[in-house]
Amino acid sequence: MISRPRTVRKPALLDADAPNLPPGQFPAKRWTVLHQGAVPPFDPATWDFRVWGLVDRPLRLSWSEFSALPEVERAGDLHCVNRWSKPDNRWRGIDPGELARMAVSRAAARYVVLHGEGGYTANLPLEAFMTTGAILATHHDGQPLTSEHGAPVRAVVPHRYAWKSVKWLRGVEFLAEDRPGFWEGFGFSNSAEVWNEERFASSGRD
Ligand SMILES: Nc1nc2c(c(=O)[nH]1)N[C@H]1C(S)=C(S)[C@@H](COP(=O)(O)O)O[C@H]1N2
Ligand SMILES: [Mo]
Repeated sequence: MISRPRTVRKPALLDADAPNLPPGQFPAKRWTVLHQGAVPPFDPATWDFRVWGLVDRPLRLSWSEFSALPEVERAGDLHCVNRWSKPDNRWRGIDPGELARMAVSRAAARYVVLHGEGGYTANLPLEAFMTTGAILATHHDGQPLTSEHGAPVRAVVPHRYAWKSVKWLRGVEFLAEDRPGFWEGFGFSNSAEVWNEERFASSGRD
């Protein structure tokens, strides 16, 4: 069962006015940069964004097509499983539902895999991707994303540990069956619900 406690006991190292964070998390002083491998280059002339799998109309969008999609604004915290959090973010970008509508996702689709540049992946139930405030962000607090934070597009999936917030996002695959992504295949929780502290496979509903 998912519980979202309104008050969370804060670790002793937190100051009194620290924001109300999920269990075991503390606020990062500065927005940490964390990822596998090197920051990939971005060439708007060759970059594309693909939507494939259980969809009637697979998409391959150029950067100019992607950046012309209607935008939404959304708040969403990042909570790294290493225990730092970056709260109070204002994201601007594309609603995941927009992609599902454009690509016409099939009824049999129940899961998505988010594909980052160079093969980094993370999986999610389709329903979580569509209804829990996720966004494909191009802007943070009014500024374009910096390359180290995932420019030109990153996923932000609030309420799930931040390894699911795939940076340098290049595509979304719709699936009937769940398929573990990069960290989910290394013993981290498949569900990764932060308010339930599902950090590792043994702590989740996996
Ligand atoms: N493509 C890609 N996205 C990634 C990662 C990665 O290694 N590659 N690391 C994840 C992890 S573990 C975290 S905590 C967040 C960190 O995001 P930030 O560097 O913008 O703070 O990015 C996530 N997205
Ligand atoms: Mo992380």
